[in-house]
Amino acid sequence: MIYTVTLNPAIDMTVYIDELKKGQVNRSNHCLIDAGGKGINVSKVIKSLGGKSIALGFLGNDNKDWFLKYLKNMQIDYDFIFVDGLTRTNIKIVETAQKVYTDLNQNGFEVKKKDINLLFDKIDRIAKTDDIFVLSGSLPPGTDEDVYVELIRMLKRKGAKVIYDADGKALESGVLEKPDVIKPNIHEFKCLFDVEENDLNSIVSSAKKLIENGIKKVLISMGSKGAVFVTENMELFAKAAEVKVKSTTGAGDSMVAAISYGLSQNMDDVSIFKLALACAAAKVSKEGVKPPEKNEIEGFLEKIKLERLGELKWI
Ligand code: TA6
Repeated sequence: MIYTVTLNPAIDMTVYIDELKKGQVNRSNHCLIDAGGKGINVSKVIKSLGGKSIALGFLGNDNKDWFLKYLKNMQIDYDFIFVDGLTRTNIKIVETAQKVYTDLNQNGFEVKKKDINLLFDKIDRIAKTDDIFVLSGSLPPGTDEDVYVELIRMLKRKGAKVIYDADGKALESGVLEKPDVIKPNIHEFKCLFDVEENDLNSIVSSAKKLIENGIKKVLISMGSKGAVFVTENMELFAKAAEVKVKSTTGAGDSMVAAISYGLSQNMDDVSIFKLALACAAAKVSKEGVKPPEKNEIEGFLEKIKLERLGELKWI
């Protein structure tokens, strides 16, 4: 089974406006509201791919009904720990004239020690060998990166596979616990290694150091510049697919969904990477944080061209 763990979900409000005029009253002509947060977005795209997952994590008690109704409508199973307070609302401002995407992410509800213990007990009870756990997103107040470190340790002890998508200190301390897969974007990767964005060789050689230290797959997303996938077996690069971007929010989560779904289907590295790029392209062609449909993903799949680095040939 695939489990997505979102410690800090969000209600994502995507506001479309021609141009944001600071310090003035702006009237948006279009707004979308979606249940979000990284793990939740992963579960949404796994559903689109025809897979199944269970969404775990914390959820604010005071506005849970709307959120749970949204997941029920999408037939996404969940098993949250409900905490005091509201689940945060994150604002995504899309300025259509200049194609500028601005995120305003809130901190989120305060999580108490008792809530963290409840979550650990639940995961300790359900996690089994070969389950796939996706740990992704920011940490709410009351938690620190040790929560992710402890979770990765517990899941590895139970023989589960861990896909880890975090940033900053949480990423730095989490990679030392050897999660099976990490999916940093290039900015997050640069917190780990001093690399230049256009220097593929240094990005690949740095990623290979993580592989030598026990991580099995490293996918580094670089937005419109494409992505790099380094595994125990190969190093791949791909340009991003040509796509009319409607919203970049959730593109990385879509790649994580492809990786977790691909692992659950025992897909090979080339197929997983192609699927990840197709999911990201299909996602950014959608408004708000809406997941792409399977046929939209398949539409991009045939357009994805990979290069096996060091062999200078497209596959
Ligand atoms: O990646 C998109 C997204 O998951 C949005 O749903 C938005 O809520 C945000 O990222 C949350 O990210 P954060 O790092 O704040 O947990």
